[in-house]
Amino acid sequence: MGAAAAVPTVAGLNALSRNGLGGETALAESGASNGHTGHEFAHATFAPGRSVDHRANGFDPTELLRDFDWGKTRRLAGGRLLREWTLVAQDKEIEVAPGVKYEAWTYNGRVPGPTLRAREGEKLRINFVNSSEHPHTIHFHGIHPALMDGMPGIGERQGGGQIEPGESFSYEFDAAPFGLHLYHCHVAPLAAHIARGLYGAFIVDPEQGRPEADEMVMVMNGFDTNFDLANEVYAVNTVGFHYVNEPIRVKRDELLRIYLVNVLEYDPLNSFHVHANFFQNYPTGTSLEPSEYTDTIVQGQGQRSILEMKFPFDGDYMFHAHVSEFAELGWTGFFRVGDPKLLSLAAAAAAYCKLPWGGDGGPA
Ligand SMILES: [Cu+2]
Repeated sequence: MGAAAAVPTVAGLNALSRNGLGGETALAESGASNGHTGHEFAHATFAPGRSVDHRANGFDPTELLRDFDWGKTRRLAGGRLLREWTLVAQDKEIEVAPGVKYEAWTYNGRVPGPTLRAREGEKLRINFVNSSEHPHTIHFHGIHPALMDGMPGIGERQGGGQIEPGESFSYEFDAAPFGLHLYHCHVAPLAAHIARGLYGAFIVDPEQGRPEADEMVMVMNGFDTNFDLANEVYAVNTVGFHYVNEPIRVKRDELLRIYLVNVLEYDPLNSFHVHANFFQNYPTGTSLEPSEYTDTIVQGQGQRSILEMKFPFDGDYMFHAHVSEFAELGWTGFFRVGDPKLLSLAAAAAAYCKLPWGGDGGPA
């Protein structure tokens, strides 16, 4: 499709989406077709020289990186530890790239939702409150009874299954197996409920723990801002190019542990590549022995890996999806090791890829 005039505005689409459940309504009424038209549209809406208003969003991707939510704990009779959280589904407009607003559905007002962290063998309770205008659930990856699986059609008579607006339900299960998991809504249409932002990382630490490290969570996601069933913005932790604007500060020679989760909807594969370095890969984090020493891994939706590496030299090191289209539409960032004072990030990024703002007047 070549006619740009046929593509509606973000505001128009958001208005349309509020009238219905999102995707289908907006698609039908806008006449937008599937494919790459939306990407041209997204380029036009990236505002040069601006950054996202993190305060308005209510979360900052730099802080999300190392924000692990251990919940509240108490000892049960018999000595076992109960770990408990409350997750509230809320509809909320967020800014996913400078000037690009998106009507998200969130857990606790943030995308991704809180990184829930527990230890192997604990008893977990997640109190879910649905304050959204749409039915939702929380489906956890892990090992648990059917009633606790967050599946519509399973457990409604016991108060579970699909949780309607205004309703609540408590999921209870044991923390198993140790590894890196995720949680997400499982209400149909599933793609829309996930793509809107209802997901988060879920870490179960092995009983003996892992070696001391600088730990961070990277949830690879994307946003279909014009509801054409293709993403216009790609990111780690929601905000496109955030870690170009604000490189991730790490220390030289310190062990870095990345909890990498792919929840990207509408594209079959995502990937992670780091420049000038290699990492140990622990697929799903379910073994304490790495399976691979590499600089690139590929993940389908729902796949995750724990990556460990050290940077032996100070400098700015790019990391990005080794899918050029994703990298150019936001899935690009930098690690800043030490205090290199070597380069202009905007110039470096522009040299690597065709950024929407063209590299002039971009992030300083
Ligand atoms: Cu949902």
